[in-house]
Amino acid sequence: MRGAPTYPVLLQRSRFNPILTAADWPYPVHAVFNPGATRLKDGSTLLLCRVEDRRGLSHLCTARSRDGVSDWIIDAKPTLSPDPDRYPEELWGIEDPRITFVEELQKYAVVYTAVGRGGPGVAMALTEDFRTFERLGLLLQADDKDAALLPRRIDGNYALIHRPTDDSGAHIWISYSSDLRTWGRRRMVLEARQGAWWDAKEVGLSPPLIPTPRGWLMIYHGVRHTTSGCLYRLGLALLAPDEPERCLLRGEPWIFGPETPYERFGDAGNVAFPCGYTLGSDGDRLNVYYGAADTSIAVATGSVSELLRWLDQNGSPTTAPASSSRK
Ligand code: BMA
Repeated sequence: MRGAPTYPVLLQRSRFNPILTAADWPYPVHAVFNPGATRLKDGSTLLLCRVEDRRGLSHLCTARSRDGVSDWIIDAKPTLSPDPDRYPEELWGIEDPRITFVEELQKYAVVYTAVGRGGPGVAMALTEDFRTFERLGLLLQADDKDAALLPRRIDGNYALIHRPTDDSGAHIWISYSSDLRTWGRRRMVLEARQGAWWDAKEVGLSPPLIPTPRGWLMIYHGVRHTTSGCLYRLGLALLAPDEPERCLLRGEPWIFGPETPYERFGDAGNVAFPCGYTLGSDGDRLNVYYGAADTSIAVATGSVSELLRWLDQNGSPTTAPASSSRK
């Protein structure tokens, strides 16, 4: 008997999922989710996890593993805690870190959401070892989040993908800076669709952009508001290599969404929310680390070249909306 045809599985869940939960933590925590990720020089994987305590506030904590799936060594105490005395924008916690290794600086840039009285804003800290951090403070005022730095300058400037929310909605933008501190020349990269689409109303960057020979591969999340809450799913787009505000292709169907019990149920059910990826030594194997239902951490694996092939078959060029730039 032949089964019904199904959509291709582009990101394969690990059979060990969820790979990290609050029960793995060496100190009392409520939930661990939405980790940034990077592959260290020795080939091991570092996750910078969002950890929520029983006040409801989040800090960041590293977990390291040789194979990126098991035997995690977790810092004995928070790695980066909110510092509201010096950074009032961190009053209610720091969340959802995205890690980029910046060749030019020989440092990792950790871009995270700082939650203060004004709402969520975008903040950055630089580090060489994930033990000491140099905070740069707030880069973009609230309401802004889902941000990551590109690993190289574009036309002489650093570039930051981010997701401001205002009267026009919640779309993905890019801003530029010569010094990492002052950001401007804002351009829209990807607009939320409308109506019944899976990515209507809100879109945001998920992990940092993935450099490929054809451009920047973007895994983004789309949020669909339903009568029983929000559904967070992932889609793909390809941005021009030297002009990342130009979207070359955008996929139509989503490629990954909450299906398993650990993604369906939790503090915020129906959420699959990646903030980090690592590449295998072949430069093609892609490990996407995601928060499941705002409760635990999971990983799914795919192939960059296969994702690009899928985009060729399932994507279409987009045209920039008329109101797509702002100083
Ligand atoms: C988003 C972010 C994420 C969270 C998700 C689902 O807006 O705040 O941190 O995982 O909502 O609750």
